[in-house]
Amino acid sequence: MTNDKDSPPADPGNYDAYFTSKENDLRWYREMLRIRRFEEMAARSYTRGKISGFLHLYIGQEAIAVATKEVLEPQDRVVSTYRTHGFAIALGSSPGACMAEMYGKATGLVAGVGGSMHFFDRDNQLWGGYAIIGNHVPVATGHAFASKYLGDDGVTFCFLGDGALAIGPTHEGWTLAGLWKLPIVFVVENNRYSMGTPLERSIPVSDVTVKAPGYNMASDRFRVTSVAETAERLAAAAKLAREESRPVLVELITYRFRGHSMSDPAKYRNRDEVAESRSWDPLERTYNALMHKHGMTEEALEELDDEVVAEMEAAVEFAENSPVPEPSARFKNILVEES
Ligand SMILES: Cc1ncc(C[n+]2csc(CCOP(=O)(O)OP(=O)(O)O)c2C)c(N)n1
Ligand SMILES: [Mg+2]
Repeated sequence: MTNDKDSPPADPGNYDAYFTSKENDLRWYREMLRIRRFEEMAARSYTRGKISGFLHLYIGQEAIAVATKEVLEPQDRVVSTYRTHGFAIALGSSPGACMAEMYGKATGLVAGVGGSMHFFDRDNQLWGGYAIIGNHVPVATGHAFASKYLGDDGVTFCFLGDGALAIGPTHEGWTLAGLWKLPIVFVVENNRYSMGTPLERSIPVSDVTVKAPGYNMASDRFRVTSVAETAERLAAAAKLAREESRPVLVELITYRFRGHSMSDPAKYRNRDEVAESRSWDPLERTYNALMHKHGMTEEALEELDDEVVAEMEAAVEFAENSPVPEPSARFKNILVEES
């Protein structure tokens, strides 16, 4: 695999390399927009006091989830973190069920008992969002072991934040994946911060992929600026994992435009940094490519936006009108040993 850590990033205004067919660009734009509008509405509901607990938005990172959907085979599995709404929407979960989950309603993705940080939708290949940093890495490694053991030809995609890199279970999961040559792609979504702590204050290297050889993993590293490139390179990683049964580490350089959670005003970063990162926003770049490369009008794109907003408003309405779970629901899916 190539590892272009030394190559300079592309010009954000250059739409030639990764914006090619109008059909694809439009489809991906719509999918990224669905995630963004869904989350903006979730944020509004949160500030209105309709959603309790924590709410971590994926705004800025949507292209990663959309690209993942693009490369998944039906037997593949996705394991993710607490910043997981984008994956659910991209993989095919109903926005109504996702919103209802955040509202703690019985119609939610996991019947209202999980909330924002514990999405799960097996039918759509989402084997869980996990709230405890890094602790899902051995879980994902177990999924990859299951695929190898069963011979189902599946690849597990395990997403983790840069904050998980200094956590013990990440090392344990990576070690077993390397030792047992498991078909798994570990994708580090490096958005520069874990809460307010920048990467340079949490690990001693800035290039995460230098860790890969120590676990016998192949690696790749690039900045996320389009769905097309992200999908192409994730597909290459998955091919290696599937065909050679070996783990691959992919570091994605990305950015979250909102604070860590709804209660974080993100004062640890300055305007220039945010503006620079915004120039790489795959959603914004795809919007520009649709206009400047594919000749779409502002009105047509506004119409599409209105459709997406209507879909997400319906999701909010569904959540608001859904019943709360029966009190007995809190005992469902809990294992009680017979004495
Ligand atoms: C083991 C553990 N320690 C601390 C926390 C509190 N915590 C929640 S999110 C977070 C930061 C994680 O940052 P990162 O992995 O970079 O993911 P991002 O939020 O940037 O997506 C921390 C420390 C936790 N959930 N689990
Ligand atoms: Mg982070």
